[in-house]
Amino acid sequence: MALGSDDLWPGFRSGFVAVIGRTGVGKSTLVNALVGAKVSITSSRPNTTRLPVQGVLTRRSFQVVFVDTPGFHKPRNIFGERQNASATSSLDAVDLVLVVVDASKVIGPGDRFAAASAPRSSYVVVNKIDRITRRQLLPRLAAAGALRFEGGTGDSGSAECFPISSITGKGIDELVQAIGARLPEGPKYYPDGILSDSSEIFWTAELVREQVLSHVGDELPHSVACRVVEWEWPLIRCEILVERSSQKPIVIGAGGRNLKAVGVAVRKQLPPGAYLELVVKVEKNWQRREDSLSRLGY
Ligand SMILES: Nc1nc2c(ncn2[C@@H]2O[C@H](COP(=O)(O)OP(=O)(O)OP(=O)(O)O)[C@@H](O)[C@H]2O)c(=O)[nH]1
Ligand SMILES: [Mg+2]
Repeated sequence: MALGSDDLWPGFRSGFVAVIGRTGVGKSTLVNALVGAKVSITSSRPNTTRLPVQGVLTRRSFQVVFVDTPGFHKPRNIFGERQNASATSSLDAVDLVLVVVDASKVIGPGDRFAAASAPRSSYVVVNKIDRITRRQLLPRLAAAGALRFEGGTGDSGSAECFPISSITGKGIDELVQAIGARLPEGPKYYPDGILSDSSEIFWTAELVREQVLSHVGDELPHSVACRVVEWEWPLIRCEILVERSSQKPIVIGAGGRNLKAVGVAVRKQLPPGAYLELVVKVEKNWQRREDSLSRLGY
């Protein structure tokens, strides 16, 4: 008997998998690699992911909903505290947790904090193995395997470790198989073809922020926020907020160079015909103001 598109494979498994870890270890790059599509923005700047984003991987016999989370870090203001809290609360009611660490860095307090927030049954994902030699990998795996989990003792073998590279794809298939095997029987949470829970409006603002982060250098990643204020297809107006007027020219660049490059790079990722208007505005100290954070959806 042929299965119709609405029929579930017998014994279909599904579940939610939280992806947590220190900022910059490559959680969002990993989720994109697992899903096989770009569902979360990435950058080399700290605290790129600010709100949990769901990325969906659907196979014939299972569906995984990955929950990409803001990276754990030492908070500098209420916004930082909110991001850490939202990562922690993403751990509620998930079926599995992936604790991601960076193979090219030594295990630090942020990694220990992430592991300590996660259940013992979590997987440890040692990412960025393309950055190290085979000889360096063994001690890194041992250090990752010794992380102490909630209620755990830190004995060796306390959590299963997966060495991977989210950039080259090495180890991703093995990780997907292992995740699939751990899921309980369950429904399809998202229909076929849906890859993420992001709205078009949120996603477009994220694409703009990603490009701003890549064009402004290290000066102000934390100070930038983006929001779409008008969506009258094909016109999309997106505001780029900074915290101080001195930051405006940095975003705009000499002769508008940065803003232009941001617009070109974002438009390439939008449906054809989009007319994207970018406006840089000052919203004083938005990271420290509850009203601004709420308006921005943070
Ligand atoms: N070489 C290498 N670089 C990687 C790999 N995975 C991620 N990166 C890079 O690491 C940087 C951070 O990646 P993200 O995916 O944004 O990291 P994140 O953990 O989501 O960061 P936050 O959202 O700030 O918590 C980016 O420059 C990525 O290109 C990898 O496997 N190998
Ligand atoms: Mg991220």
